[in-house]
Amino acid sequence: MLEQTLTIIKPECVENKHIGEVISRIEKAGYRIRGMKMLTLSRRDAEIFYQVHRERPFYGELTEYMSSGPVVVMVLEKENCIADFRRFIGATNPAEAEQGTIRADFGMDIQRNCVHASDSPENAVREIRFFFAQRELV
Ligand code: FUP
Repeated sequence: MLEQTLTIIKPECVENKHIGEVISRIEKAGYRIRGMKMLTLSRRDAEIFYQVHRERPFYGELTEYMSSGPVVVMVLEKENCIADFRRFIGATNPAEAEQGTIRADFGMDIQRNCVHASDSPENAVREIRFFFAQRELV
């Protein structure tokens, strides 16, 4: 099924000038970019975006980190996009991510793991709406 997912190139990845390489890998792997922009999340934005993790011990640090600098957000489209893209980027902890994945190659640690990816169709819809108006999607 043709699906869309939301991905975020996280602050450390932008800071380390890996935007181009990450996007290039994504495009070469067959994902079509349907929306893209660069922005800095406010702390409140990050708290709302990650509200599913609000009870987790790392919520404070995670939302502080995600609002610490610019990010690039994209809507990607492909058959089975949501599950495929999560496999493509690798495990949450870059140290455990399969060789050759984006997180293994560019992630620093479990928090600064280069990219976010939606984990379900419901969350993909919510996350895409969080960042993009209809007119910003092509
Ligand atoms: P993922 O879906 O792979 O991004 O991973 P999770 O939903 O488990 O975690 C969401 C985000 O929380 C991760 F991107 C990184 C962060 N996190 C931490 O900062 N510390 C942890 O111990 C686990 C996750």
